Amino acid sequence: MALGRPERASIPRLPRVARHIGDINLVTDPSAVSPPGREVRDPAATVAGRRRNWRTIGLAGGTAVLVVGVIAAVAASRALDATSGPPTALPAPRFADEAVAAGVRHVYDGEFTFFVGGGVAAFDCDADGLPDLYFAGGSRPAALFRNRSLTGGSLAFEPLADPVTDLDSATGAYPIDVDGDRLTDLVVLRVGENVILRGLGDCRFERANEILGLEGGDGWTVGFSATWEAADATLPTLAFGDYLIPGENPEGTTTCADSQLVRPAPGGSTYGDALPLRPGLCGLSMLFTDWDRSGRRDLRVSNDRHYDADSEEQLWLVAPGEPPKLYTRADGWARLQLFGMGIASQDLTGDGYPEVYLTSQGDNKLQTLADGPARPLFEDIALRRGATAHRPFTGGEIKPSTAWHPVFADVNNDGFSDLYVTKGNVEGQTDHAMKDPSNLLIGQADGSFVEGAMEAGLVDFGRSRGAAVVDLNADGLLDIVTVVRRENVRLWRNVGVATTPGHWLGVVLAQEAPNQAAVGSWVAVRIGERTVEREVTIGGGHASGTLGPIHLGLGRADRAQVRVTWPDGEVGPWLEVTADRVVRIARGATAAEPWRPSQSRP
Ligand SMILES: [Ca+2]
Ligand SMILES: [Ca+2]
Ligand SMILES: [Ca+2]
Ligand SMILES: [Ca+2]
Repeated sequence: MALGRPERASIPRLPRVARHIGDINLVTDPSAVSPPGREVRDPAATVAGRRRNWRTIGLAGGTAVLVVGVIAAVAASRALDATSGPPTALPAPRFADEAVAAGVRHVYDGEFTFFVGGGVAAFDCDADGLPDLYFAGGSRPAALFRNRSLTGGSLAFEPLADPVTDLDSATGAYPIDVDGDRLTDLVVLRVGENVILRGLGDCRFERANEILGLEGGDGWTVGFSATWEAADATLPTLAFGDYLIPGENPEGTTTCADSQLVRPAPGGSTYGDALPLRPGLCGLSMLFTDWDRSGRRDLRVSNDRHYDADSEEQLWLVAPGEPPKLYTRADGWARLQLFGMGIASQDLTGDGYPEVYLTSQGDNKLQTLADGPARPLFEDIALRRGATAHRPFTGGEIKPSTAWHPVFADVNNDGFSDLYVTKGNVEGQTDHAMKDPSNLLIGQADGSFVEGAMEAGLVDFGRSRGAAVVDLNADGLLDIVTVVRRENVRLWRNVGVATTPGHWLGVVLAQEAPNQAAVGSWVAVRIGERTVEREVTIGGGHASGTLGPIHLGLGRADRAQVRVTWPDGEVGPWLEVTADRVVRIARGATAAEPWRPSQSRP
């Protein structure tokens, strides 16, 4: 089939349907509030101004203050801007890799069993509000780094060596408060036994497999997700995605392993025996998500077809107290074979149901429900939206790409989600591109994506794997952490857009233990005439997870309204919030409050 290059003009308008959820109407036609064909760039931004801002990139120390000063000055000038009118998309922001200058030296390395994996966990382990970083190391030890960055300044980290955390054979890690004590714990995925590290505060941890009754197994684990299945669940249900069965001769291993579902023992504070998720089809990423807004979180598994001709994508129906059950053709689930590496999920169309981005080799997929929530039938809109990212956008190679970690995030705070997709050859696959730079797809007002990595200055030909998109220096601009096989990790500091920056908002949810971070909630945010929704999930990506404030770009809006649908379905009130800060919304509260990170101490 001849498929042309996606043209923005050819993107069909989405049906203009208002769907009633609770007491709000969600407008599903973004063009209804965002007329296409507008000038994207802010004409007020001069070339000179842009150069003044970017010239300081890469200079260390005090010049960082200058960058911040320029950004602050630009921010202050926004007071002169009109705050009404349709939202407009901003260009890509500039990024500068500060890993070495920040004191982060870490490499994910290893042979065959570590060709996949290469994860990072981003979360705050010392309650100072700055995300700390835990990197898997493959054949090298994993490593924890405490974030010492100054607010709005250059990045700074301190390595925290400890035999408890410096685990070998780790492929990835996900932060989650397993035991509900308000101290974030770590689930470390390994070739060998998976380990839960219980957070003790001040970035100290202890091994918790025994106290939790968790059998860590001996599999080759790369995927992970977690959900609190029932409102009274004492512990989260954990899903571990295993890839191949490790054999005596790892190079000859070609049999897909079963993945595992680990549920809490009835009424207890320990785990029961693992249930196999069979057939295992070489899963590399998994995500519990409420795809149909039924209130139940089902488990998506993205599988690599490389070793099994029968491999296909899977969706497990996971109902409390019942064995997990695969959705079938009769249910509407269609056969889709991918070299599945990673999952990202977010509602992009504004209908309240999440779209799903699946990375692969060649075309990546952007799935949307074809018939609404009645059945899990998805259609691919990646081509229409300009999000296939199927071959390198620069570097001169035309062979297909190999994509790994996808994440939706608004890196320029214009209110339109952007999409970061890491890329990199598996090792020596000559039928795929060797120079395969990661994508930074910038979301446009019409719902399409446009490549922005060159403009952003983050073209990188290293073999990228896991990633985290988080604000490392508390300036409201999302930074990018990328693990690169056999090379030092990258810490891309976001130094801002040259045009007037957008406003932003961070949201932290809190409810009673055990699920104190309210995983499974939906956060609705009214920004002017638009309403966007975010599902709070743990899992997906490629062997990498983040836990921290939910970050939203607000564009020109300097205030918004936020409403939380809690994991058990209870809908909270609309709360007024002011932009450019992190707010905490506690269940039952009648107002959002300023977030104090120390509140996460027990
Ligand atoms: Ca911290
Ligand atoms: Ca904990
Ligand atoms: Ca954006
Ligand atoms: Ca930042």
